[in-house]
Amino acid sequence: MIKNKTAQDFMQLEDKYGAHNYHPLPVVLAKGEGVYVWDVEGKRYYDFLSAYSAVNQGHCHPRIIKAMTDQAQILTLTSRAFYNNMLGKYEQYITSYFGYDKVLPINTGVEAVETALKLARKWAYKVKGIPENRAKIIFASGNFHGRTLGVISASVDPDATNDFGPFLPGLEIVPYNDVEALAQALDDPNVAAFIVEPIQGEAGVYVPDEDYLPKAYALCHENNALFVADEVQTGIARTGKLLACDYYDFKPDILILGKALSGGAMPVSAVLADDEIMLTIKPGEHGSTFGGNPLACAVGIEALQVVKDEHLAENAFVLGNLFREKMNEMIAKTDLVSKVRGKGLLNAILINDTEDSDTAWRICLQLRDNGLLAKPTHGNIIRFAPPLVMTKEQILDCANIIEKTILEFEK
Ligand code: IF1
Repeated sequence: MIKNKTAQDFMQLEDKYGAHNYHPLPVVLAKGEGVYVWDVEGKRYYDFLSAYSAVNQGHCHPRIIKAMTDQAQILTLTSRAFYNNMLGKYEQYITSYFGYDKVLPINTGVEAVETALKLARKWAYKVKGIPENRAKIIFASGNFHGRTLGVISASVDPDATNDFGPFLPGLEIVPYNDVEALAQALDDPNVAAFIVEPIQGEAGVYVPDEDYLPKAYALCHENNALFVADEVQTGIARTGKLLACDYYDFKPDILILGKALSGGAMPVSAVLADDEIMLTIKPGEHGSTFGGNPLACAVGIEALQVVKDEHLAENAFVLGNLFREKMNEMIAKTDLVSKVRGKGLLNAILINDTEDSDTAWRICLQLRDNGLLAKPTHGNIIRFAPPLVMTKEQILDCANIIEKTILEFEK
């Protein structure tokens, strides 16, 4: 008889045959539905990571999976060497959804970031008139934009950069949430763009001051530089609005989306901009084999339509306020947690311990045992980002699990 594999077996397989570029929480998942995932032994958990906000619409959303499987049986990939009957439809849909003239469809988040950076440089030379090879792009310290050589060149995280040099020139890093520093950096005619996450995810769900983003946008425009928003993680209803930038009354010059653009079904990302910017890239100057494939287009339309039909932004807004209220009630009862911060359903709690401690990790192990999966970002911060299809009853249940775990936790 062939013995069924255990969780231990699956973890050993990954360890033996996979590169060691991750350190997962020890739980082996085999199934997902809505706000829940199940491990190989059939134990059910609330998913409080949502694949880093890719499954905002919930695991295996039936409408998204249907759109995907329907399209998969007809046409999946043509490359961009030919037209296809899904791409234009998707492009029309997503541009009117977000209010831009054009979209450039691509696959992963980091590819969309790279696309945006190339686009900003192209615009800088073609429209702004910066001398050849002199364009500068400003980044914020603490950023996370992905893993390519280009974007890690702007990282200040040694894990992301150590032994991966040499790095891309033409980048400048300013402190996040510092308008003055940005103003100084922008005081240079060769700046093409400022790229920023409206809330820094990897930095620990770091929410900037209320006036930071609108002032940064205004400064960019005073200096004829583009404001580029990386909403790969914050976008698509996560923070309680369709975009995190929708909390303010400006529209980014370039908008970068990924993750939940497919509801987690496949990698789908996008760069949106108006004609003056987007049309600076000409045929043959950028692209990707899979970008804009018919399968992604079918999935993307349905994933975005679900966000609207199920009022996920509104739900994230309301449940996020409730969740932070519950977390604050918990914080009043313990010294272990010092703070909760976030917007909508992108939140984090700060643990009273040092950044290099393993306290957050050990709390996450306890949360797992109590039926809730979350991941530390740094040794003393735990991110809470459940699917947005939560109900009020479920989020209260989750807040109880977190409170019980924290109050019972022995350092
Ligand atoms: C991993 C973090 C989240 C992103 C923003 C671009 C990308 C990401 C704002 C690139 C990706 C992920 C990737 C994931 C860990 C993760 C993450 F903890 F590192 F910061 F979500 F919070 N811009 N974020 O957050 O998108 O190319 O990965 O599709 O395992 O590296 P991608």
